[in-house]
Amino acid sequence: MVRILVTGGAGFIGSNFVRYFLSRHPDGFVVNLDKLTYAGNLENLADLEKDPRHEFLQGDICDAGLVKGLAARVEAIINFAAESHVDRSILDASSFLATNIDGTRVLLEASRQHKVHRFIQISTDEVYGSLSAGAFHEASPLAPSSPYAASKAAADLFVRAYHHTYGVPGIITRCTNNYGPYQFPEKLIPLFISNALEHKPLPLYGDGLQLRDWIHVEDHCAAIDRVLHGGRPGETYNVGARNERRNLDLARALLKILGRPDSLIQLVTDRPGHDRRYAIDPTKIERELGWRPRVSWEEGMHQTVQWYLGHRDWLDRVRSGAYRTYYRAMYEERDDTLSNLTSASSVEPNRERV
Ligand code: NAD
Ligand code: TDX
Repeated sequence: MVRILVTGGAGFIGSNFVRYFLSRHPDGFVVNLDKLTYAGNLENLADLEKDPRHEFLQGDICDAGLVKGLAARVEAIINFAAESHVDRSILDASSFLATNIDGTRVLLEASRQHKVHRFIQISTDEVYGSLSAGAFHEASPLAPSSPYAASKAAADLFVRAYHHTYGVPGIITRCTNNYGPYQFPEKLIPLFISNALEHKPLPLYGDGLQLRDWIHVEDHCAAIDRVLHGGRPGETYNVGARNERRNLDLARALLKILGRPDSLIQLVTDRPGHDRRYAIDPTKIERELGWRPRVSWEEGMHQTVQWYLGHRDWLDRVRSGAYRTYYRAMYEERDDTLSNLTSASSVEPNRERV
């Protein structure tokens, strides 16, 4: 599969994937369809601007006419396009329903009509919900908690239904939390790096003891490439690095790399409905497709911090305009600070109001 349509390829994972795919497949060709919402950024693709194997189009995956025309030109579609931030979905879920659910349906319909050879849906571990012990596998029931997760679960069900009903060769990948270059600074790691660089507080939700399984974006891209070339239609593949970290420990590790004090960590009111722990079992993709994560946590974190340090201009531009309004509403205008961690020796956060 060399001619592919990537949607959402100006976002964090999509732009990393386009770069990964073209570097691994010299005869590859990518049509990149992206609406350029607040999260889409052509700067993420600047190094590919002159590559004749990459064609960028600004447009909406909900635009059926546009999508049908593009599907006719490719062998496979990989759908990264989404509203991807849980906190925004809690403020207003409408765009999540339009893009994540109906946009996926429009892409599936075009895949059906043009008999596209593969349709890869980039999904998330969040569709399974939270669990206190063990790990979810591909057959675990879907139990999404946030409006974002519910919209992604609905999209997964459409992929399943289009495979079952029309034989669309859909495959779902469900990945854990990604980190790495070009991530928009509304997500935990880039938000904390950019705040720490400016000596601003790091707003940690609740007690900060939630667990996430972190994977470097390049490992996720490698997994998607394996699935594109070797995955079985109708199947789902969990993608994770078995790398669980507590948010508090992650914040401390970042501050250590950046040489900033733990006192920058500030506990704030929890995210409503906050999932305590995500964990998935990636054995299936490891066994069937021989995929393994390659980037260690320590190396990945150092590389990522270095990338943000080397891209201060990118960060400044991304954080201007609408981002400032979002940040103010989300963090600065909330009178909910619980406490400050004063030293690295604090064992656990203290929840007394300051
Ligand atoms: P992102 O928010 O950085 O990028 C999303 C991209 O989609 C942006 O470029 C945006 O402009 C584009 N887009 C949004 N609505 C669109 C529309 N209607 N039509 C066309 N383009 C549109 O997101 P990300 O973190 O790169 O996530 C990519 C995908 O991976 C998403 O589907 C997300 O659910 C999934 N995922 C993300 C993570 C993670 O940790 N970030 C983990 C698992 C799965
Ligand atoms: O300011 C913050 N403070 C904080 O404590 C932010 C933004 C987050 N958090 C916590 C919430 C989570 O426990 O950090 C953890 C990670 O938060 P996010 O970066 O918002 O990611 P999460 O909600 O886990 O969802 C991510 O992983 C699954 C992606 O955003 C999703 O797109 C993906 O599907």
